Amino acid sequence: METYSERIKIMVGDITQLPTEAIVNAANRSLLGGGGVDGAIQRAAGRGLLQECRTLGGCETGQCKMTGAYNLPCKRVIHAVGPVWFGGHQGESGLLASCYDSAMKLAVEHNLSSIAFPCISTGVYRFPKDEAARIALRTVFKHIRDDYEGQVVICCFSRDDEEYYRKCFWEESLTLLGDHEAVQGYKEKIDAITPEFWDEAFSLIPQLEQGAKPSNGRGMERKYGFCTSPADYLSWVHCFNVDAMPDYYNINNVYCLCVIATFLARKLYWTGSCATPEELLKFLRPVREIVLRS
Ligand code: AR6
Repeated sequence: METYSERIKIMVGDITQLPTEAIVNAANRSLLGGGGVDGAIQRAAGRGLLQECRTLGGCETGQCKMTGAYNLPCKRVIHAVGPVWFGGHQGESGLLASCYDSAMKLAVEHNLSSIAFPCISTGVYRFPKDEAARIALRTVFKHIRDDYEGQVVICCFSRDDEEYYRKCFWEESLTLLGDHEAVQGYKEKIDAITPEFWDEAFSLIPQLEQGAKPSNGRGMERKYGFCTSPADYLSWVHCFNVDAMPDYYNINNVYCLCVIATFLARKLYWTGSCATPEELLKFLRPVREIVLRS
């Protein structure tokens, strides 16, 4: 079954060969070609692409323009102008996020069924690869959460580049649940949970399976310093895309499952009525599997 995290695929390959509906080019402001992936795309597309690019009048850093794909197997090329890295104090991160954001907006606007990105700015433009991977994933996950229904491919040119995405994939996919900063704050609480908390939480599963609301929830949360009052609980409620949570059942991400399981447990404990035992079990059981396996 398709899950939210399957809607984004990370691979190693040559982006000019991909049959996705669109591919993104890491271009420069002239849009008139260059080296790296830009050179490869221009060569594989043929002269028609350069001729169309000449009519566009260039493009600002952080923005994108779309053209046809000529001899390429894809149907559209989205030319994104990434920032040159000058040490990080010249708005480089915001500009790189803006590249991914405007490419995703074009994909939404034109109803593109799939879009492939290279690692923009991480070649000639020297943007640090770990931070670039985080920015790319965060921005793409935000659109998968909010408005993009197709598939995103991140096409790395080497195994080493792919590794940067693999390392931060789970953490960045938390953006699927809500605003990045707020969810990261909640994640810090999850990271601080002791094994004893999980043992006690999992011991409630039999009660939940019988349809009973666990009676010792509040005591347990207080005991582990996780949540001390309804106000404390409420301060976290607004971070999450709560209405979409039932759809996140298939998220292949231990952090997402932990976040949802603890969130629903709190909802059950502190409001007494909003989450049902069945809702909570859907998340608590897979978390137990993962915690027991690790
Ligand atoms: N398929 C996928 N990725 C590729 C390919 C390919 N065929 N070829 C290279 N890469 P870069 P930038 C990777 O330098 O840093 C150009 O001259 C490459 O390994 O192409 O945004 C433009 O005209 C790296 O991970 O783009 C601009 O002047 C990534 O693509 C300038 O370079 C981006 O590297 C843009 O620099």
